[in-house]
Amino acid sequence: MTPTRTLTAHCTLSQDGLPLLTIDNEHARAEISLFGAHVLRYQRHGEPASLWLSDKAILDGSKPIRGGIPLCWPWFGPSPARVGSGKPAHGFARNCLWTLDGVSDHGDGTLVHLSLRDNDASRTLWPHAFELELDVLVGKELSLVLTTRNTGKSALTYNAALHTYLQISAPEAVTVTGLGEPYLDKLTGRNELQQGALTVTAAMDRIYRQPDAMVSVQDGERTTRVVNGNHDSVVVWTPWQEGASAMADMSDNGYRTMLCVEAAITAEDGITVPPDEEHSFSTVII
Ligand code: TA6
Repeated sequence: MTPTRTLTAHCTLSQDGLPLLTIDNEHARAEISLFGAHVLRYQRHGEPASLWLSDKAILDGSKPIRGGIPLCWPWFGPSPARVGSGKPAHGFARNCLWTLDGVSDHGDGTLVHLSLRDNDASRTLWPHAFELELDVLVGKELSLVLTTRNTGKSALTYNAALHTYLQISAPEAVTVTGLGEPYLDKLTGRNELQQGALTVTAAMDRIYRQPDAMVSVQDGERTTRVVNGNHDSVVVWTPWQEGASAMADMSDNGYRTMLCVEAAITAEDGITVPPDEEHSFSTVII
């Protein structure tokens, strides 16, 4: 028998494999893994799931989890020149066991506070002292705030993404607005301009440089709003069939029910945080 601890009236912590918080309050049900401070699931009562989680996701801590909201930090994509090549894609925060600092129930939902500090392993990848905090509010909206605090003596520079995998009914049912016009097409390396609403008909890996604060994903009758703050870009990604087939942790047809819409900090010079200062950015799924 695996022990499950009751933390609050609406939150339990189970230890069956990875430590997992299950939140079930008057608004919604959610699961958050302490591995990666990774929101795996979020579903308002009486509604379809908002987040997509791969049916082949690996949940033993041996690799990042496919689906939910991975935290990419302190870099996005391949490690940049300032960090040195060959380090884990999307940084190391999603590969670490985080500390649960607190959980509390409120009228507007259940608030979870998680943190990660530098340690010997992190300093071999990235030589900075830091405290990274994730605040998650599970209510009638799902809200995430990621705060980077510089606890060292020299400035640190970071990139990041709240790499949200949205659940969709089918790609052909989806249109996305609020992305702004200029984007980098990472598949071709070209800068392009978005014309009208985005439709999803092929593999896509784009960095939208001037997004609105709110991105709307229309999926048939359903609208999901992704409201971001203090980011510099929104990433839209789907691997499509070929990409899905190439991934061991995604079913071949998994691409048909997911679309990543990510609040991100992708500017090449990142965000520089001086000693004793902090920087936060956020996403809210409505
Ligand atoms: O956010 C899009 C992206 O950077 C893509 O380039 C794609 O590779 C994806 O993230 C997934 O990355 P992962 O390392 O989780 O397989």
